[in-house]
Amino acid sequence: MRNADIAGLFDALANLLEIKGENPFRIRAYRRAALAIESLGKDIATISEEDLLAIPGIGKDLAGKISEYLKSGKIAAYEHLKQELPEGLLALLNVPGLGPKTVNLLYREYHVTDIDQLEKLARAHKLSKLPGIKEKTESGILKGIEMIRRYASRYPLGKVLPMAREIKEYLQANAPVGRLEIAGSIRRWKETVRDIDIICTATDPHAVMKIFTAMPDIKQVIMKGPTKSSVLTTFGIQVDLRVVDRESFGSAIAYFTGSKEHNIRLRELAVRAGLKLNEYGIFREKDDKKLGGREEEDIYTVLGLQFVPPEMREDRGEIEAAQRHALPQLVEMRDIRGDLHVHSAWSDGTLEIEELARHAAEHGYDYIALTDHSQGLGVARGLSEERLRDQIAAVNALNRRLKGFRILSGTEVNIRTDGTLDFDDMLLRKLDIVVASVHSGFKQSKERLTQRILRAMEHPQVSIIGHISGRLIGERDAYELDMEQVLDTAARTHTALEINAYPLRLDLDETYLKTAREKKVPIVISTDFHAFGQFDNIRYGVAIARRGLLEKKDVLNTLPSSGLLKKLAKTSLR
Ligand code: DGT
Ligand code: CA
Ligand code: ZN
Repeated sequence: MRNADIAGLFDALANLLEIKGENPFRIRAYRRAALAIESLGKDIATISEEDLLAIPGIGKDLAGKISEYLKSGKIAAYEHLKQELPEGLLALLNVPGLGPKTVNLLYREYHVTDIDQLEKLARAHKLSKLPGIKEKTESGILKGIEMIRRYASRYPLGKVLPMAREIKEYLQANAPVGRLEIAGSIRRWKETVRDIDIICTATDPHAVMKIFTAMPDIKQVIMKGPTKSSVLTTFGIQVDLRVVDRESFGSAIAYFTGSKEHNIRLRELAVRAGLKLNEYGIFREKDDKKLGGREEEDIYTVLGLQFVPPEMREDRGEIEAAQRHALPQLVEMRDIRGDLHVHSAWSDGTLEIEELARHAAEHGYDYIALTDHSQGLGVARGLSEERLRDQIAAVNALNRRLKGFRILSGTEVNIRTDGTLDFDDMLLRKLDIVVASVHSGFKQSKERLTQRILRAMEHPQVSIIGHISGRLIGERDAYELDMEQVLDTAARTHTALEINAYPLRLDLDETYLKTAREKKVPIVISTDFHAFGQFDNIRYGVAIARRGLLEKKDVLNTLPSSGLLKKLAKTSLR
């Protein structure tokens, strides 16, 4: 689907217009259209011009731009705007905490066109001399620059995986490839990745490489050879394609999936057993006899190991466990029975409750918890207490009609800055599930934020803490928390912690899962669903759980709804 591309272009257009200081109405029109297109629910290329015009926020002009893009892959207005402004200006927008309005101001006042200039001015406290820029904004900008440098040349998995899949599908459809697999850190579901590694087999490698290096959206061909080619995409990420022999596909996939640390351990084991392991296969040292390599499993079998799933290959003890044939039975996609963090059009989601239920049932789920935002979150159209009461009634009525599927009533209630909740206790008691989350006041001290979350966990009605650290990978760092205390309190109060599977959150992050497991903290995996198709994001959360070695029994939404609700009923446990 090209929806995301078009929405992204409209947003970029709006940014450029805003940097130029153009008409706010036009800017807002582009942003509104971007949102509408993103949450359309069907492929925009399949929609007639007439139906396009029926979408709220899309008039003749924008519909024309959409057709233009679908036909030519470009929007001329955008290309023009880009040429009018210095190139570095756009990169400034990537600095967290720096919006187009401020970029415009800085350009006009100081002629800032790149990040180095920006940093110098911020360090010299020149930014906060300008009207509308506070000292806090200035220090925020410096932090943002620091984060950009830290992530330099690494990208969030959530951005890269869809691109990798698109390339995979493109090659499978257009190039004469045999087996083909994405390898590297993407296959291990690492939360950030440096490049895209793809391995394939082919009888005519030259033909494959010709098509690969001529794919759309490529900025530069870095190298082109019959066994390895590398390109740089317009997004800026490098893609390596390797063509390997059919008999070596398994060992090549194992080698290029890594991690490097895992590979080194495997090679050590091989050497000790009088074997040789490389990307071509596994061989007997004394006479070079090939013992395996066509399938990835061969490598592990010949070494006497249990097969290690890619997510575990980080040399964090998996080799030893595989030697004892005692790897954990990691939680799987099919174990997940329902989603416990779902927004409807009653707050900032795009689907009505009934559509949500149908969509979830088609996804194979037995239940969802409806968790729209609470009254204090105005930007996300949080529900008033009265609206929440109406929603509970609507859910009850709907449940009477639904067969084999259940909607749990719930809320994603704000944890206020003092740790109290944004809804009355009496009302919370009427709900099946209460997800409590921090949505503001990220700049509080570590102590205050920790106390705030501890207080929410002590609340008898709070079942789950949502996206606990508030991070957005590559955009916003986690706020500071005393996680030791948080995990202890979660275990003691039987409050579940969410692994938020929204690709840029992945929060609770994997580094805490080992301790969480040891302390027996209940865990749920949820998507934070807002728009059609997002139930599929659950795979990211499952991957994080698997990287944290969680098993089915460690994840509460692997239970049927009745068992789940029993586990989440804190009051009965105390
Ligand atoms: P990345 O790209 O930084 O996100 O992480 P990876 O793991 O994809 O790293 P990459 O792309 O440099 O290499 C892909 C895999 O190839 C890596 O996981 C293991 C293997 N590999 C690369 N270089 C070496 C090496 O020097 N020794 C060994 N044993 N394996 C290597
Ligand atoms: Ca890689
Ligand atoms: Zn939230």
